[in-house]
Amino acid sequence: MIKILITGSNGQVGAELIRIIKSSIDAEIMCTDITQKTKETEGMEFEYLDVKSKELTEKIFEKFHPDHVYHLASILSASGEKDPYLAYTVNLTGTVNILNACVKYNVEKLFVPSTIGVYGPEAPKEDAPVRHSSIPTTMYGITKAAGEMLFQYYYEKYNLDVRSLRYPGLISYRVPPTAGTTDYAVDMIRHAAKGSSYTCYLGEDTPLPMMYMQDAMESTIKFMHSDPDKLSVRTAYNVMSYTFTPKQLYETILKFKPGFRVDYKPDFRQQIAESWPHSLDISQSRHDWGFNIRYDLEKTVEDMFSHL
Ligand code: AKB
Repeated sequence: MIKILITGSNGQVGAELIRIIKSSIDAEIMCTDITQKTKETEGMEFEYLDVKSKELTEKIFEKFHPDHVYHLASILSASGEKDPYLAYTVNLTGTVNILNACVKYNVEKLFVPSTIGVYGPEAPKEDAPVRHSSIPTTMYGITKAAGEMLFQYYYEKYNLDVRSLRYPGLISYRVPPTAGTTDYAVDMIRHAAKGSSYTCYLGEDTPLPMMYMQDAMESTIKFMHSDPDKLSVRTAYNVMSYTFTPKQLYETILKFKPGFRVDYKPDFRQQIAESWPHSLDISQSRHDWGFNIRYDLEKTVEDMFSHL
């Protein structure tokens, strides 16, 4: 049985990753976070872990000796702009602490999510390429872009099998996201499910790449089990399912919830969204490790409503 350590296990991705690991892999899982154990982590080993602390990080590795690590702890784009120093320390110091602990304790594989936030405004808006030279304009993007370079560095220097996917906005129903720019999509669907109207913090014509959580998690597990010799990218691969604007999402929701109302009051997150691409080039992911998806936007919205 392999031992899997998850950081940031209480977040939007953590809650889903735990489920897919439990249902598809014979593993002993150690969940860690800076917040209390939740119902998603009930019955599982759980430890407090602030990844900014090298000592605490090493203590957990020393105690658990994981084979695989999923390092999800991160400060996302919107929260990162409210507290850039916190984003810097969690996303960079925290990631370096995890990378070093993985080397020290001979971890076999490490997964760290990256993001569409690594692109800046001068990147191509459509089919943004895996390799790019654009400069991100958020602290989140800067730390994640630096993280991607560290993954390649640790792979080359220490032979650490570290793998990363650039997630787009993720749509899911278990743990509502609260700290990003793409969160409006989940918020809008949740409001429609409750029968209340919604005020969207992005303008109606703001396109962003998105993906349903089921596809994101299945892709992550597939990617983590793919042949290392076939992986030609050691920074981060692009993944996404579809592009939509708030208005297009609203129109899709109307098919299921006629009478739902949305108004638009863009805030500081508008500028962040406008700095990101509308779509990513996913051809290398398809070629190297067989990336594919099951949910289009309509199927996503339908499935969300069936769970909310
Ligand atoms: C965010 O909006 O910050 C995240 C992301 C796209 O990485 N969901």
